[in-house]
Amino acid sequence: MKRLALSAAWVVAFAVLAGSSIADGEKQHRHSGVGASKGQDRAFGRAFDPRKAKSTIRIEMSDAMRFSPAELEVRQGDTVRFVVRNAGRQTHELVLGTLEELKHHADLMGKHPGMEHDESWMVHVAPGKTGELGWQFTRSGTYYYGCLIPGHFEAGMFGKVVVKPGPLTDGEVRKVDKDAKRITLKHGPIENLEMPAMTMVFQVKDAAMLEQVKAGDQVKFRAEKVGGAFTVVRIERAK
Ligand SMILES: [Cu+2]
Repeated sequence: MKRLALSAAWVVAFAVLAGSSIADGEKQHRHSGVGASKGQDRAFGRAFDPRKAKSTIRIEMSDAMRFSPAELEVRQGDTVRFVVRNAGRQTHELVLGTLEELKHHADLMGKHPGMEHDESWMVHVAPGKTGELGWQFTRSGTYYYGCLIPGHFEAGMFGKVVVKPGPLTDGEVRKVDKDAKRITLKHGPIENLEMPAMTMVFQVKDAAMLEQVKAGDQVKFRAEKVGGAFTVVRIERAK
């Protein structure tokens, strides 16, 4: 139920973006590098400077309306430099997103064929050329990439990215606030949030999680950014 509400929110966000793009009548401002990514957290991650990414994934796009490979597996927190080659004779693009977002966006492209989006989570590549996109996958789950040139997505031009959960972080419980659904943790570095060791207050995904721990406990936990708030999505007492 919660997931559904979230996807609906993204669909609305996309509609707003599309609206402003049409109103401008020209290309949206270009996001480049990591500086532009601030405040650009998406359900599927955030923009990342491709020059600093830890791994490179090469993807080829063809006029057969296929991505190759069409299935990827990464780990939560991974930083990836996508090198996207267009082997075809028509323009193709790679747009990252949730399946709902991509479907919705593809519909919009069908209605407004001249529409040209330019966001940090997409790269358009002219025939014979190679484009680049830097991304950090901050949340586990299954996401997709698609070509949203009218007709291409519908013809099967999409692929799947499975983001496996990252390692748990060590911490010590300092305070539990059941009423506010908050927990204070002294923690080690949190890789997927690029956060050094410190003591901080987190929201918890589920109030029941606070029944399992008390101040002074050594714990292992996973934190993610949910709706802009640092949120503990899993916690267990360290053995
Ligand atoms: Cu295409």
